[in-house]
Amino acid sequence: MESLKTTRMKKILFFGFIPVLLLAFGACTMNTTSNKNVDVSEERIDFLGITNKDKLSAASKRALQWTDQQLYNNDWYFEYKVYDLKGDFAFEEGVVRRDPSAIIKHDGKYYTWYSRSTGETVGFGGNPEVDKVFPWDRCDIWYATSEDGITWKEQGLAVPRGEAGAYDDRSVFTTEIMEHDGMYYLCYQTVKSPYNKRVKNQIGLAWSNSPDGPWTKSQEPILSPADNGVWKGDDLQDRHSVLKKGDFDSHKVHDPCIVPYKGKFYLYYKGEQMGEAITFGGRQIRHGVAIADNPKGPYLKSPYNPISNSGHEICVWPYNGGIASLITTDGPERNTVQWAPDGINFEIMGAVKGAPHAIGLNRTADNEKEPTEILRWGLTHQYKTYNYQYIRGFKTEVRRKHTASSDKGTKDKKKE
Ligand code: AAL
Repeated sequence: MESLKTTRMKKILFFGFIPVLLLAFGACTMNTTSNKNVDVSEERIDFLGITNKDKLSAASKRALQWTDQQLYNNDWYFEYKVYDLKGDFAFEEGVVRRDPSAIIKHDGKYYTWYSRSTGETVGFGGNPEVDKVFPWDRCDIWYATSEDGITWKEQGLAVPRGEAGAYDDRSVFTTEIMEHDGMYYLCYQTVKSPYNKRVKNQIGLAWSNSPDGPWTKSQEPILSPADNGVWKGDDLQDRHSVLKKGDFDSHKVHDPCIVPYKGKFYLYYKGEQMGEAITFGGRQIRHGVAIADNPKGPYLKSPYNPISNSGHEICVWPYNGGIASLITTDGPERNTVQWAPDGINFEIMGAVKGAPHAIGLNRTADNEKEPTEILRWGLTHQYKTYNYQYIRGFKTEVRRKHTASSDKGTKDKKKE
């Protein structure tokens, strides 16, 4: 028997398709005074508060295309709060701890991995031999454990930078953990010295049969930027001048996250393009996916890339046979939760007011319980200053009703 959820999702896909049809059809037949192509019940018109169904504004037409689930259930909407953690995750002057991985549980303890470095950020004008150009420069990957998710104990180094000359000799950072078949995999960003504004960023992988290591590193990157962009001139500190921009990921492949999916391994990542521009949605940041038969690769970029025209750090989880994705920070679709039945073709399911940055998801959650159940609590990072970031906690709740303080006042009075 088909589950209620599957029926609902089918409905969403069906209704999700309507806007496409409407756009194609509507382009020739619709005008602002006609809604011939929109089949609308009185209930929907009433719910949306539309004054005159024969005089639909462009906004009303778009609203009429929302699915029942988007309109009435609000299943993909949440609000969030962030809070300080204790132990070694309390803020420490002089130390950068940022971009926490997902949380996994092993032998009754939560584990997370993160970028760690010390010292202030000087920028590109400093001494290239010793200074840090970004807070995530000259990082190594460290890890910490916790009994309760609140008090964390730093356990030490997991994956160090490579030796001089290696593809990861300058920094290894922004890592994600994947547990599969008794093995642990950390994927992460890498930079090779010298760190200039045109340097390409790649993705590395390390594996172990224990979350406590030791970790074996891949000799070569598992993913690299597209090589079809062309810089203009040879100023290594000018990342904006290009003769050709190339693919969405021609400059950097970032924020990797590997998800076992449909018997394969989907490596989701953020792409940065050479000659990055500001478009109508802000920075040109998009997401892509590369797929492999084995956790260690080879990872082949999907020909459908980019799979999102918006977003920043990757935050993806399996849900109802597909993949859900929280899109934040950049692009016209930022602050939306999206879902793809095939892990590639994402549709907007809901919009949120905002979301924590650089989320470390709680992979121990029952992510099938509700679309955003995996976001009920987890890790995030915060800039205390530009030099130093620290790891904090967040929690979310689904909001289906708006309660103002005046509502609360009325309720209390009634009680008296
Ligand atoms: C983050 C991530 C990547 C970038 C930097 C550190 O938000 O997108 O990790 O390189 O900022």
